[in-house]
Amino acid sequence: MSNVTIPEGAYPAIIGGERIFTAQSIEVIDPATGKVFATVARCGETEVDQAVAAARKAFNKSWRLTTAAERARLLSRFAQVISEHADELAALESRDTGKPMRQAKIDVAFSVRYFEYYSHMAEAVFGSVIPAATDRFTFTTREAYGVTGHIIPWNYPLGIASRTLAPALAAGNCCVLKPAEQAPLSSVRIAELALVAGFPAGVLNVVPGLGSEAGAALSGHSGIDHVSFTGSVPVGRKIAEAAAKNLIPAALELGGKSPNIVLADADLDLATPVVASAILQNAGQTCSAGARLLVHRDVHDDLVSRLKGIFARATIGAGKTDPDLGPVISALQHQRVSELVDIGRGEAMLVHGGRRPAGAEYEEGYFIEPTLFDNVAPGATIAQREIFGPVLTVTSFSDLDEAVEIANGTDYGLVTGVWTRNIGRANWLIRELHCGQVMVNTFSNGVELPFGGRKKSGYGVEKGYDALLAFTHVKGAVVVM
Ligand code: TAP
Repeated sequence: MSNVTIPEGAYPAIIGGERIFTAQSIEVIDPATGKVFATVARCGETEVDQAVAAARKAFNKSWRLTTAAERARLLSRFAQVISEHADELAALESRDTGKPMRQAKIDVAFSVRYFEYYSHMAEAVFGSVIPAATDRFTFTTREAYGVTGHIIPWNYPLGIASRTLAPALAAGNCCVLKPAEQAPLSSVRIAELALVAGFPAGVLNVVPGLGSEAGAALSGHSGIDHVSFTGSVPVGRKIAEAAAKNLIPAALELGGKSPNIVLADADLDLATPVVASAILQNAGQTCSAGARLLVHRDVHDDLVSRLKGIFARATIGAGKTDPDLGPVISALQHQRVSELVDIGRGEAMLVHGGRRPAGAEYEEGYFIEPTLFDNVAPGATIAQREIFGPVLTVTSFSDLDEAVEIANGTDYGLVTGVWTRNIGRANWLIRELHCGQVMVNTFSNGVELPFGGRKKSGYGVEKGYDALLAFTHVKGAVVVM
């Protein structure tokens, strides 16, 4: 990697293996200070056209012809190169997003794991020989789409880029990635590291820019064969419309309002810290954040008092100081969260937080105290809208039917945590919950388990073997000799 140098403070697009600086650039802000610390290329239609053309050329000339074993080796090497740059990437990610350093390190470890996992999986993409009614040789193969577009948000830039790129590359696609304007730097950096790892030029292209410019140009481009999007519901709808116009498949991951359901028989010592971190991690800016706590009334008071203690003790600061909670990403996000907290004050009982923390060190950055609302009615705005900040709502229930009705009673359906010692109740809940993933006595999921939403949380699948197959077409063949 020593031969790759990044110009101080100015980050390019990566197109066809070249660093491209655009006439205009975007200022990148440190969320802990509100100050500009870097700039990044501002790609528009021209650069997106170039990136899609570079990806198509790489696909036709080289990537399409590689064997699965060669792709596996490259992905594995890529994982190794990312790992060798773990400290640098974590520092960059923490600065760019404001997230605590230990979280940024976990994100880098996940990135490595995604590329490792899909390096193993690359050789597991195959079709079937199908018994047919006639005496003919009938079989399927799986083929890459070709050029895939990837539009990602700012909350886990490295993690989400890796989650979507690794299966796409392993399946044999060439990719064009549009990172969020607020946190684009790790995407640029890993595209450089992909070249160091030996990926041919054009296999992975990165076009930083605004959503309305680079994002719209990429999602509406007639030269892409598949689009993956992670972000908000309104933009997800635009992506789906653009994909429909071009008649290409889209995978949409649009966030949620995920519950943790704590039954009366739960182990509260186990549940409490996880319920807290499910909403405080990344300052609540996680698509699968455990934003709603549904708790059986018999253990309600005990659990809320334990959570209040954790929220009150949580440290807040710039990512580099490794606090429990960093700032949220931007002034706009701070305003969005604060407005919803204000709505919450009129809807429920504020138990803790709700303000910008006091102190000179918090005045410039986008800090919000960990916030806990109790007695939240299931239909309250704060129990229905995705807040995407460190705000937990608590609602109690009396029986399992009521818990399921509340859990399923939002527009979203991404993940659910269930806390119980009773396997029968756990299995019943797994069946009844309208969401893509259920976690029992944990709130973490690895890269191996398929992940995807129901309802307004989107469609399509990420992670696991299913995500790999989702980046392929199935082709049927019948042969008579
Ligand atoms: P979005 O606007 O949805 O941004 C996500 C990505 O889409 C970014 O790369 C964005 O680019 C791009 N984009 C924006 N407009 C586009 C368009 N017309 N065509 C193509 N791409 C476009 O999210 P946000 O405004 O940053 O956050 C708003 C809310 O979305 C949050 O409060 C939260 O509720 C939700 N959100 C969910 C997730 C997940 S993981 N599901 C992640 C982030 C936010 P630019 O950023 O460069 O404009």
